[in-house]
Parts: sequence; C-alpha cells; structure tokens
Amino acid sequence: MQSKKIENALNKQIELEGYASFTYLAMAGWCDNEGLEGCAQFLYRQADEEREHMMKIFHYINEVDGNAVTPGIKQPPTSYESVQQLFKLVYEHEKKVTKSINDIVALCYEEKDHATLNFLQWYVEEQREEEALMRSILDIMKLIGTGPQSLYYIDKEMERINKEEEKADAQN
Ligand code: OFO
Repeated sequence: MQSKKIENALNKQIELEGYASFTYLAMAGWCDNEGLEGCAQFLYRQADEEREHMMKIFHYINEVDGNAVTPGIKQPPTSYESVQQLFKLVYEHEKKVTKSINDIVALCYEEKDHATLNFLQWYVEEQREEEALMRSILDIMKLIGTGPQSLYYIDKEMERINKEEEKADAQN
C-alpha cells in the first residue's frame, strides 16, 4: 500500500506521459504532411513508447492497491514553425518529464517507499537515454544547418536513427 502523496504524484506522471504521447502523435502527423517521413516514423514510434510508459504506471498503481486515474489530455499543438523547432520542443518536454520523475524519486525517499523507488529506476534510465538521443538529433540538425536540401538530409538522418532504434528494440 503506498501513500496518497505517491499515488497522486504517479497519477500526475500518467498525465505527463499521456500528454507526451499525444504531442508526439501530433508532431508525427505534422511531419507526415510536410513530407518528412523519417521524422514522422520516429515520432510515431515515440508516441507509442510514451503510451507504454503511461500504461506501465497505470498498472503499477493498481497493482499496489491504489487507483490509477485515466487522464484528461489537453489538445497538443498541431502545427510547428520548423522541424528544428519541433525537436527543440521534444527535448524540452523530455527534460520536464525527467524533472518530474526525479521529484517522485525524491518523494519516495521521504515516504520510505522502496517498492516505488525500485519501480522508477527504469524511468530514470529511460529518461537519461531519451535526453541523450534528443540532444544528438539536435546536434545533427545544427550540423546540417538550414541551407537548400537541409530537410532532405535531416530526414535521411532520421531514417538512419530509426533503423538503429529498431535494431536496439529487437535486441531488448
Ligand atoms: Fe516517457 O517520457 Fe519520454 O521517454
């Protein structure tokens, strides 16, 4: 049985992960419409992953005899200035998610909730990986710049990243 404080914090995390899923879905749709298929594919996969993150917490809360709350997700933006701006927003959102996970970890220490602390270790590692991945994408975009055909090269790079991610997923 976990404290109400932890349960509430985890329910807020469900909302954050759900919002990330919907945001990345909206971003994927925008990329699709812009002809950026590699970027779209990457974001569709991220959207699915975020839903999995949300569901993992949902099941965990119920498993420890709490009440998982289905979140009301607000409509994410559906248009973006550029693909560079879009990925900057992804990185900012991931940093927000990391902060939130770290806050719940700190709360677990306060509440002496070792089970949830243990459960959250997977998220701590996932966030480290996600932030590193988003930073590397932003670095690649910076190197390519915004000259003619830059979108073509960015999308090719995203296709390469998608293949690497698929390979890594298959190994796990
Ligand atoms: Fe689940 O927030 Fe990104 O990874």
